[in-house]
Amino acid sequence: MPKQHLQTAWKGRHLIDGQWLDVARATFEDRNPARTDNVLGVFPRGGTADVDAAVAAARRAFVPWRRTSRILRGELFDNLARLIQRDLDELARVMACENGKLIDEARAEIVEGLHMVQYVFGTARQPTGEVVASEIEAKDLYVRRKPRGVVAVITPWNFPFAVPLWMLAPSLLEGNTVVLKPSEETPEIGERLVRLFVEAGFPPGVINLVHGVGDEAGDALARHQDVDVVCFTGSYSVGSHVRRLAAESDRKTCACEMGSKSAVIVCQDANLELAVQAAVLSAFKTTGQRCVSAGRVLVHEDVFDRFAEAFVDRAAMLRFADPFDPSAFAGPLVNRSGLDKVLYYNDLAREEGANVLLDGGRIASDDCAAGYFASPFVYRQEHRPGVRTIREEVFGPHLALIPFRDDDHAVEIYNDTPYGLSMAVISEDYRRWRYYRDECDYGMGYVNLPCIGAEVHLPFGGVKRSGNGQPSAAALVDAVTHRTAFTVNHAREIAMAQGMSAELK
Ligand code: UN1
Repeated sequence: MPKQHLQTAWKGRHLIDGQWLDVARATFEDRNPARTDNVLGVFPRGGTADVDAAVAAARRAFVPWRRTSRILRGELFDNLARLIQRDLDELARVMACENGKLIDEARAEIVEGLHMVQYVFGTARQPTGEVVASEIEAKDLYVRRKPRGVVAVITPWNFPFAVPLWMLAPSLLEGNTVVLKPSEETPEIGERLVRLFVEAGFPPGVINLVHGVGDEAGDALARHQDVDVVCFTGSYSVGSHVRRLAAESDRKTCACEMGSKSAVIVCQDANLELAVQAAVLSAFKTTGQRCVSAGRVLVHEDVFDRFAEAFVDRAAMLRFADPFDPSAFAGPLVNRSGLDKVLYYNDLAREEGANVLLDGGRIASDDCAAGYFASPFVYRQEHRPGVRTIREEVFGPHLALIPFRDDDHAVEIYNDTPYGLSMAVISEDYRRWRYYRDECDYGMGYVNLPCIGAEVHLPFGGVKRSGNGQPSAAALVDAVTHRTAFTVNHAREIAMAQGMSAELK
């Protein structure tokens, strides 16, 4: 085992009202997906009582936090940014061990989280509302954002540092208080992040942490009657369950990022070298475990054979290996069920008549046998009704190449999934990519790039089953605040808008 792997015995704790709590009635194990016999730590399995205590602490902390100057709230994020920079290497190492992400990608993710913190610090002194004119000269109209209250943040294992920060940072800057439940696959990096918030000076109760599994701590948070907003990122099936639980209370809003079947579209005028690189990165970077990873590459029939040959040659050379191996392109899948899902869809593709161009599957070589490693599975499949493998999310190195006749046909294929998250078009023709920009269903669109790699100052979210129209990262402000209208009369008498009489008669 490469020496950079941590031999550790983490003992996780909840953070409630500024107290680190050891009171675990039940626990779960945190394992290294590259070395499944390596138990990294043991974490408390939070339940309703822990969630109740955390939400109550967040509620008590809300009013004092909301009343704290926005600028002072922002300055705590400056402290946090410096702490993240101080610990960058260690945080990346924890993430690589826990999640299986390559060490350089883990670093990039910590940097992405850092960018969110820096962004929030930078916006603290920006205007937060509008002053607009009234029909009545003596009236001033203000549009002001107010925090919603207690925000529940339920986050995934695939981006266990950046995604929590996409939600925590805007929520807290706006004056909300939060309860975080990190994924049970990556609890340590979640806890490290919360420790840095405490060290940065965020007051007790403003940020709370409850470890646990989805259908216990996660459900309890999503249905809690005193939570005002639920922010969730994960699969569609869990996300739609979370939305139903949240809907049991009248006051709760929900910001959900869910699955995808994102795609790269290679047009007949594409630069094929660029197309191959963009498609490989989209499909296999992070072992296909980004929510924006491409499960499909749509290729114009005139260039299909040339593209497919170059793509398969390149994909066959990729090394899926230990996260600390400098020659690795990507690491293992996160857990046994992630691996089983990929193998299931590889078999299903065959049953559905796929023409297999690169036969991938579990990697059983010495170094990889101890982890959940799989190599790319690439096939040609025609767009036909009822083919599940070209419509369902796999979340691993499993890719369909789908031929198309013309731009209308490509748009039809692209939109024929229940999802709409990310889309990249590879074309040298500005008229053509504009058509895709306008006709495809997505939240993030790219031209001559992979369909991965969004930056934090953009909205991040999708349509259809990919999201409920409340994007996160910079745009989360819309989900965690409400816009209020506030009108002040500077005259000594009352005059009404729309010409309505104010006379009492
Ligand atoms: C995710 O796919 O789960 O756009 C998050 C990207 C990254 C974040 C991805 N900035 O690829």
